[in-house]
Amino acid sequence: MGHDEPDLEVGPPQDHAAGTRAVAISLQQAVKQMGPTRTARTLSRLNQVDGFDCMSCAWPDPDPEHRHTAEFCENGAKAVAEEATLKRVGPKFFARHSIGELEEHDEFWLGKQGRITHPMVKRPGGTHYEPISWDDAFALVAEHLNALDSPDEAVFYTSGRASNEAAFAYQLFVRAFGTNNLPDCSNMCHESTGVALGDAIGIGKGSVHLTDLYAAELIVIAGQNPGTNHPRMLTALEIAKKRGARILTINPLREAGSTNFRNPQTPRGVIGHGTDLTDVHLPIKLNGDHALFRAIGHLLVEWDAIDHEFVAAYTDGFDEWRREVAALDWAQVEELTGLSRDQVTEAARMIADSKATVYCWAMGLTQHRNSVATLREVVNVALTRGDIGKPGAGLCPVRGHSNVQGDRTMGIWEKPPPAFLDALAAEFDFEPPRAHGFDTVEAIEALADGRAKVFIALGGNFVQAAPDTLVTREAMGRAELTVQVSTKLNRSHLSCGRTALILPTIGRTETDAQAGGPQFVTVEDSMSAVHASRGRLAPASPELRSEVAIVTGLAEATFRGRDGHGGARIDWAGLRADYAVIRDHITRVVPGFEAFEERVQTKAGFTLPHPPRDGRVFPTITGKARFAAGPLVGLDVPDGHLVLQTLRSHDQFNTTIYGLDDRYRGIKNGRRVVFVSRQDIERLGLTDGQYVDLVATWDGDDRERRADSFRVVEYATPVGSAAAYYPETNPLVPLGSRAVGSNTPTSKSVLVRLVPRAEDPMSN
Ligand SMILES: Nc1nc2c(c(=O)[nH]1)N[C@H]1C(S)=C(S)[C@@H](COP(=O)(O)OP(=O)(O)OC[C@H]3O[C@@H](n4cnc5c(=O)[nH]c(N)nc54)[C@H](O)[C@@H]3O)O[C@H]1N2
Ligand SMILES: Nc1nc2c(c(=O)[nH]1)N[C@H]1C(S)=C(S)[C@@H](COP(=O)(O)OP(=O)(O)OC[C@H]3O[C@@H](n4cnc5c(=O)[nH]c(N)nc54)[C@H](O)[C@@H]3O)O[C@H]1N2
Ligand SMILES: [Mo]
Repeated sequence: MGHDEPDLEVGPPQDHAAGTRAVAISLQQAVKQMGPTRTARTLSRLNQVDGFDCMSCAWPDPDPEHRHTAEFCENGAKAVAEEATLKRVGPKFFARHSIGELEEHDEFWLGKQGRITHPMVKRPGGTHYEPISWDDAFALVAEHLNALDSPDEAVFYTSGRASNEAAFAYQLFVRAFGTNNLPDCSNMCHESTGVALGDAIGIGKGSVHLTDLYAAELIVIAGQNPGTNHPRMLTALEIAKKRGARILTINPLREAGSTNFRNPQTPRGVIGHGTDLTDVHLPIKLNGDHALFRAIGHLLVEWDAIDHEFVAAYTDGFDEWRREVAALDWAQVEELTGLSRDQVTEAARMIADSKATVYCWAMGLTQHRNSVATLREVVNVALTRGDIGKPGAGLCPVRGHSNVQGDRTMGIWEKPPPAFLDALAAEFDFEPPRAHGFDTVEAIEALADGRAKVFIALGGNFVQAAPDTLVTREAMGRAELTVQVSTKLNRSHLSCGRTALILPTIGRTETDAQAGGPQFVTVEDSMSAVHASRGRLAPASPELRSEVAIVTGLAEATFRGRDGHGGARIDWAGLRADYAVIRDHITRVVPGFEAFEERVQTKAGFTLPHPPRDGRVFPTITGKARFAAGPLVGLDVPDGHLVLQTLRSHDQFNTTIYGLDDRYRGIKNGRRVVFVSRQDIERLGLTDGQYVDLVATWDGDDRERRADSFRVVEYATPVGSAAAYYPETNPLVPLGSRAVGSNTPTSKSVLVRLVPRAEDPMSN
């Protein structure tokens, strides 16, 4: 793969997000890929009541009365354009390009080739993908699955874009087959949130409605970059600010989107200065949040800024926690956070002075070794203030993929709760497996050592999204069969098993016609609201099948001729013909979905129950919300090393690269940059603009992990904390380095050295 980026330009970062420039850029990109008519048709349907759900993030839609005619953001428009592109990757493309040749291209190029139009197969030893019929493809998968010694030798991954209906049918197939090997992208994403909240409040989901943000006195945004990754959140923050809310931002970087918002849908946003969002910004060192929230807890106790009634009535563990935070070591806090005692005190004051605080977070808090402990500390602070189950307050983990939360609700989980399996058993009359399955990193380990032989993915780009790219690619190469249900070409089609299948599917923007007539699907957003999504465009190719059709087709082929098997008794064709049949099953298997079909047909859909939010009921093992106390553990950073976070640019969706500009951070025409503080550049004897290789340090094994040729960019980031883009840096993230309790790869705290390159790559 070529690494040269001769046109890379570096300028100053921006101090505001969106504005009319964002609209212009999104329209430009959309028209380029879709043409003007298609652009108008799709963008006008985005997030409208009778339209489709935007696949760009899980931020909720405002209620129907408050929606703008164009309820989209720049990055939502890019996501739509990427899917609704007019370019096609068909059998001729695959005949022209060998897999080896495609391997030479980067993710950006692969994604830009267009939508995959036909099912394709790579046979053992083959150099090219060739067309295959759907029936033959299904039979091939069935043959491999049925030849395994145990169902646990197969792994079934899900990326969080799959609809509720597809996810439910998929987990049903997998459990009827006989395994809980259902890893998903959540394992790399908000798993730490799920674990921490599950233990602390009894449910792994956020406790706010969108209206709570509007009503908050204070909004804390920690480890999240809403201007890029959840741009529609800026509209909610703007409303909150207008109503007098304050915003506390905790982030190593001063992200443009959290600083000032020029809402392109208001006159003020178009011609005025826009709305200043952040009141106080804490430029925290990477991984300093556990210490920060511990210190905030300490001050709240010292000031007696405690909601004693709430603590007495609804929580346990308070006294032990109070003893732990009383013994705070300020020198340690300053060391771990890189913040002064005054800065920490100012933040604690904001929380103490607020009667209703919403706490938002994303990957900056979930992808560290101590992430579960950090999130328990955030919850401790919220409990101290009684900030759960009251208007304007609550916990707000901001999810990534548009239906990642819904997929989990539907049973995409390697550790399914027994009650879910009981309900599944009763509904479908088979005995689901009870042993826990592999999560993402365990799946890679199992593929690497041969315990797993078949890998099937419902969406996503596993090879490129997973940590330790080289290790993951080797593991995947050992598989007997890999199957990717995909819309577009990506690395996971190339780093594949001995036999490999690409099964092309329709996307959110497209119509879905089945034997029972036109279908819609449903999704659940970050705030547990469930609603329908209907595509309007003709599918990219007549050969495409829906995810539900593919999953049920795989199931039929797998259970064919196995009379008496639980899976053979399920009416897969019935599920496929009419998704209302799937939703009917869901009403009896998943709590909160009573009268699913009627309620989801209403304009705004419905919101799932959340006992802590709805009535301060905490379904934990003690029946109370739980304080957690534990030691503060920092990262051990060897001399000459930096802590590297791997993050998203403004021009990508995970491994899909829209373009090469990170406008808000001043980067143009390139991605191989590493952001480093001026002090570190001087201390390490480097210069701004120089090229370095990134070499990771990890004492778990003796593999060399490196990513070559990054341009050093001087940037306002705390001393010792560096940043570079995902997925180019995934080869550096050790598979063995993961969060305690959630097993999430530590993508935001990678220990690296910056090694100057012998020769300048520009000169060759
Ligand atoms: N356009 C677009 N939208 C997306 C995505 C996308 O790629 N593109 N991805 C989707 C997905 S799957 C997800 S999970 C979300 C991701 O949404 P984010 O979590 O916002 O994504 P990241 O780019 O990983 O940004 C992490 C942020 O946390 C900060 N941070 C890093 N480490 C720390 C730390 O130790 N402490 C603190 N306090 N802050 C830290 C970083 O500086 C950065 O601002 O977005 C979703 N939406
Ligand atoms: N270093 C590092 N690694 C990370 C992260 C990080 O911050 N740093 N973030 C992690 C996070 S938060 C996440 S969520 C994961 C993301 O991991 P994944 O979800 O596996 O990856 P994506 O890049 O979102 O998947 C993109 C692919 O999905 C397919 N696709 C798109 N739309 C559809 C559809 O409608 N149906 C189907 N079947 N396929 C579709 C396309 O073929 C596309 O190539 O990555 C994780 N990896
Ligand atoms: Mo994510």
